[in-house]
Amino acid sequence: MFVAITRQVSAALAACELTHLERVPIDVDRARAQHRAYEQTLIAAGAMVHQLDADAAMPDGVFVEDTAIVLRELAIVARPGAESRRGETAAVEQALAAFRPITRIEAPGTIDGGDVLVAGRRVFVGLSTRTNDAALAQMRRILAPHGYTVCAAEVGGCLHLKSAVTALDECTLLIDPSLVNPSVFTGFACVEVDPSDASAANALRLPDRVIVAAAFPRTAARIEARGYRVARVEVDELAKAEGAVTCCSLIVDGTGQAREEGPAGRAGEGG
Ligand code: CIR
Repeated sequence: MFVAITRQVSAALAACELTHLERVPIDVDRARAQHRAYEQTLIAAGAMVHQLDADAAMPDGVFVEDTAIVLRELAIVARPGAESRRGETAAVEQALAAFRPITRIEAPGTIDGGDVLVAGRRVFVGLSTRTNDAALAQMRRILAPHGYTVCAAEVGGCLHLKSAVTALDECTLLIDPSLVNPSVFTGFACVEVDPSDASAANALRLPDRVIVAAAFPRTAARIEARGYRVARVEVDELAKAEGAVTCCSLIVDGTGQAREEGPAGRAGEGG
């Protein structure tokens, strides 16, 4: 059992931030249906989904990953690179405080959780249009006492570091070598995305399976061939807002570590 924090799709999703995609019409009802199915997939994998309410003033609120970095020892509340997204952190911080001590990235640092890849005791921070050196320095300062090594990785050609590389387990990465230099990730086994699957490197690792967007069947097959159980989800409507599978949840492992009264989450509900 683990907790997954999610946030409902905002009625204003179509006004989302966009960096690499052209704006196209978004069917909010369809995005909501896909988001509900995503939550059901989390529940099937053993998650207790703690769903936050949508806010019409927060078009990108569904992409909760960007608002915090959750580690076993603490949670770091982000200071998102897009000003329009800074209001998203308050409700997430409140939810996370039930499970982890909280630390915050402070100005002038900016960081999106999508730029932070944690694999074992190694943390990679993508330097992107959203995440800057000041936040990298704060991450180092916050994490060193907990025994994490923090490395920088340059991000170009995609929104976040985790658009280019995600962890399948503590020692294995799923990577798109056309988007990030693999030499940064020394010591890791790497599974490359199928070159015919554009933007397929974003997979969500859960305790007993990996969630992959259904749009990437060849990459999913590669992951399965390496022995992982794969769950496929349709997220193409959310992808129009430049979202992918990691960005729609914050995974909080070890619910035994809930603090005080524990979660206000709704076990088994998908929203
Ligand atoms: C944004 O540009 O901030 C949103 N439209 C998409 C955020 C996706 N987040 C993620 O991949 N971690």
